[in-house]
Amino acid sequence: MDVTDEDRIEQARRIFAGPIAFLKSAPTLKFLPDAQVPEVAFAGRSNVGKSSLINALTGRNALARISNTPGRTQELNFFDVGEPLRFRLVDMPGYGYAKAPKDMLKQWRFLVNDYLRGRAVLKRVNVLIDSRHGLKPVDAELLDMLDEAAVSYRIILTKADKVKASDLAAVIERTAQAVRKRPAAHPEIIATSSEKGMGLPELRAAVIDALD
Ligand SMILES: Nc1nc2c(ncn2[C@@H]2O[C@H](COP(=O)(O)OP(=O)(O)O)[C@@H](O)[C@H]2O)c(=O)[nH]1
Ligand SMILES: [Mg+2]
Repeated sequence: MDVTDEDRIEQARRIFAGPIAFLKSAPTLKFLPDAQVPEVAFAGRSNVGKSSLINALTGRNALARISNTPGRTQELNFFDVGEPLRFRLVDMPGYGYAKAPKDMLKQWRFLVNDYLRGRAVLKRVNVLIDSRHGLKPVDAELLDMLDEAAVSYRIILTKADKVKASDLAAVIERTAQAVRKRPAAHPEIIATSSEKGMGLPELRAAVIDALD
């Protein structure tokens, strides 16, 4: 039987409207939860809109903390989806915070690298990029780590409500071009706005598709 886009989107909507709960924060690998179910992670520089997007996808206001003091947390945050448990969402620590001490960058690098390399249940990383800025040199290190660890990833543009439609089309095109030769990158980019709800049904469906 054919599964239409509408069916996929409706099924995903239902899953994200169901039970979702914060499980734990892992500041180092020994605090990771057991690898019981597939994981889909969200990564990006500080302030790109990761927490807002996780909240918007799940329709919950305060699931992932929305912080106005970026660069403080160097933890992986795990959220359980479904009862019984179906999969986990993972909020990865941000990067690119100008005032961050050197130690923090080092810690970020170790934690992210270890997680990406050692996690067989990690199915997809959604790499968030601000629609106003597009890909920046600071994002390259993460993309390199993902390509080297052979972890499938997809670029998700955030804060699409902040740019004109013509500029959004241009940044989508530019970003797609920039990742075309990267081996682990998904070729299609999703533009989202947590504020206006744009792209959220498609991203929910993409998260569910990534599970199998
Ligand atoms: N206009 C607009 N602002 C957003 C959107 N998503 C996040 N923001 C704002 O961007 C800032 C950083 O968001 P946050 O989710 O904490 O980013 P994080 O550091 O990546 O988790 C906050 O002030 C949010 O209100 C969006 O879709 N549209
Ligand atoms: Mg956050």
